[in-house]
Amino acid sequence: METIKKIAILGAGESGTGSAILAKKQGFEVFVSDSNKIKPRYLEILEVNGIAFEEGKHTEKLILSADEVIKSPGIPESAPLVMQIRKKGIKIISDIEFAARYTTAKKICITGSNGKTTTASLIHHMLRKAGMNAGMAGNIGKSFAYQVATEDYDYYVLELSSFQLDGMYEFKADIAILLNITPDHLDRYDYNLQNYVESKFRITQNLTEDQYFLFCSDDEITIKELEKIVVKAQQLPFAYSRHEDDVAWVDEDQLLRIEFDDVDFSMSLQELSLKGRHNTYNSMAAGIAGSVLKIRKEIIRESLMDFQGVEHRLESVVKVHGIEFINDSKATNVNSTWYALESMHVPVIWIAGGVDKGNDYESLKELVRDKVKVLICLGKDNKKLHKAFDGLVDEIVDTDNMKDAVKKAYHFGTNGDAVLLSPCCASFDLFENYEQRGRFFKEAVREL
Ligand code: UMA
Ligand code: ADP
Repeated sequence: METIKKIAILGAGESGTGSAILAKKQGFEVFVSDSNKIKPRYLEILEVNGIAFEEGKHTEKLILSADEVIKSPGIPESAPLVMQIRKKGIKIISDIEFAARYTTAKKICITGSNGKTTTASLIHHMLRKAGMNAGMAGNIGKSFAYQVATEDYDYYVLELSSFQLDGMYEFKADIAILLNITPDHLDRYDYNLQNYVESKFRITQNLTEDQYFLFCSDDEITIKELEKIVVKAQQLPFAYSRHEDDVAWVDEDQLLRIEFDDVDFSMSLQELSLKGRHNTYNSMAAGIAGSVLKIRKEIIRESLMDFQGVEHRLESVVKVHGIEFINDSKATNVNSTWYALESMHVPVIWIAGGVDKGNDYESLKELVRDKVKVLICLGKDNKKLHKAFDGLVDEIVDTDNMKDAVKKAYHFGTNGDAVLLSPCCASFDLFENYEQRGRFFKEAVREL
């Protein structure tokens, strides 16, 4: 491998500053460039560590003289500077590709359109419970590069976004998990689903017979792609109803089963801490990963039972006069809301809306007709929700702030109902991000 002397880093966010610290530690000459004002906490990191940087601009001369560029996954390929770097033939990689060069830890990698954070957190919980020295990084928490520079883990659970995978070339997972593929982020993929699919499948690149590939064989897009390509890793598919090769499945809607090699595991769905069909998939993936790592059955079982879940994902907040309030603010696309509604077994007062990313609500209609008694639209522009659901739901009301939405939901609720915030949309019209939307929901509920 050529020796790289100069590294330019584009974007001084979580990935960029982490990469800068690791690059400096590895003895490279580092230059960080951010086209906007750098956030104070990252500015401080750069200054304390004596790392050269600029903000409010990208100075081409300084960047184009680098041997390699580490690009924040948040910066699109279409950015003019990125195109120039490519034209000059300079390699552009992601923080994950860079950091993986400097750790020998085993990497359990999770991607998919939905469920990454939940599954990564669940697997991390399992590894920690098993006493393994494991960190969690990627599209979550402190950057992988920062942790490689400052920690000494034997295992990493890595949540990988398609943007990160796009900048990965030599990276090799030990256990690769692809949960599902449904259209998302298509603006970054020329509105071509196949480009997005290929990005997700980069998680399988470089795998050989010694690694494992876990995927959901109920996922049509995944299966279709697998018919076209060769994945050399040992394949461990999972599904709700068993197909021939599946190693995990659900028996008669009651029992989660895992069976392969000398592994034979079963557990009642009732015992799983994470409810809903989507979470059963996540639990299966985690259970298979734990089995591959030879974690004891009892530990796998306990972990799947006592995992606390992740904030803003079907998070049960509180019951007020018998009405349960559930925060699923992270549901920013149709598929995740489909699973939220599917998991409900009581009448639902559904709070939805926000920035619609080109949603097609057709797949939700049957669930909405069966389960939703009132739809509270929460967005600046609720026209599309009305168009899709007027006539299907007895009552549809409009709101443009969380307090009002929660109050109205409460007004319509009766003992035994659930109020579900599962917006199906991004949050940027009324909130900073989905976390703030979820927090405001919880605050408003507690004020009732
Ligand atoms: N910028 C430039 N030039 C440009 C455009 C942007 O310098 O042309 C700068 C911005 O001013 C900003 C920085 O680049 O300071 C990008 O910051 P960021 O916060 O968008 O990105 P990172 O800090 O690199 O964070 C990324 C992931 N963000 C995205 O992919 C958008 C983080 O995932 C991830 O945790 C972090 O790397 C880990 O190292 C967050 C995310 O939102 C959670 N991910 C998306 C998602 O989950 O949907 C994919
Ligand atoms: P990601 O990190 O991929 O965005 P999260 O675990 O944060 O996934 O969950 C995002 C949303 O998707 C939440 O609303 C959650 O309830 C839902 N979800 C979780 N797992 C799955 C899954 N396997 N399939 C579909 N939706 C899911």
